Amino acid sequence: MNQLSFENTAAFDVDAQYTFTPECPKELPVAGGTEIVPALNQQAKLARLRVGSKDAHSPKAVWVAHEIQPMFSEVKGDNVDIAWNEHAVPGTKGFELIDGLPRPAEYDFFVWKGIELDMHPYGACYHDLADQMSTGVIEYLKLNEIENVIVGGLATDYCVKTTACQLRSAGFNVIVNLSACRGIAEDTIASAIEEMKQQGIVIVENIEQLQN
Ligand code: VGL
Repeated sequence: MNQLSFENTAAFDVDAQYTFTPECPKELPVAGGTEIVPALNQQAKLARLRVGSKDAHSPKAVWVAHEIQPMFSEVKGDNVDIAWNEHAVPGTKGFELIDGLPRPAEYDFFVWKGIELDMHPYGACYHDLADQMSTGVIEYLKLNEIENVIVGGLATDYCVKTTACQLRSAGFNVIVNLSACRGIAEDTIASAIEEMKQQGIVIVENIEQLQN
């Protein structure tokens, strides 16, 4: 990767929110979720632009798990697939970005996603599951002549993977920085890494690997 020129590089912080950390045990806790902050800040230092995303979900969304509709049950709808615990509700701790990150307004571009009651997107580039309703971030990066995007955040196996694949499909060189990510489960992390590699996404353990 030593041919990478960082000039046209953006850093992408995907859903680095407390909801995906052990601080919110009833939401979607990811082991080590709070530990990614230094690595996200480090990758941002290499980049000309820093963009980010946040889940912003209603407790009344159709995919919210409850007794009749438990977690991991299938949910029918064009833009929902499975039930998840209530998470990332504006006004709660889980909605907030992890301490040590910029506030949303301090990013060059910021996406709030999953606001609609009947949509639960994973990737930060589209509001729907069919990649039709752009959040604008791809257009923003292209307008700013970004060629490379270094991605980190939560969780590796869902929103990070989907965001990275969407960026790759849009034509960017995509690097996923594992030290800036944590994932939900070992098997889904391993298959996500495989899937990303097959798409031509570069996976690095840490940012030093890019600087050699
Ligand atoms: C996520 C599962 C459900 C994520 C969001 O941000 O990776 N995972 N909702």
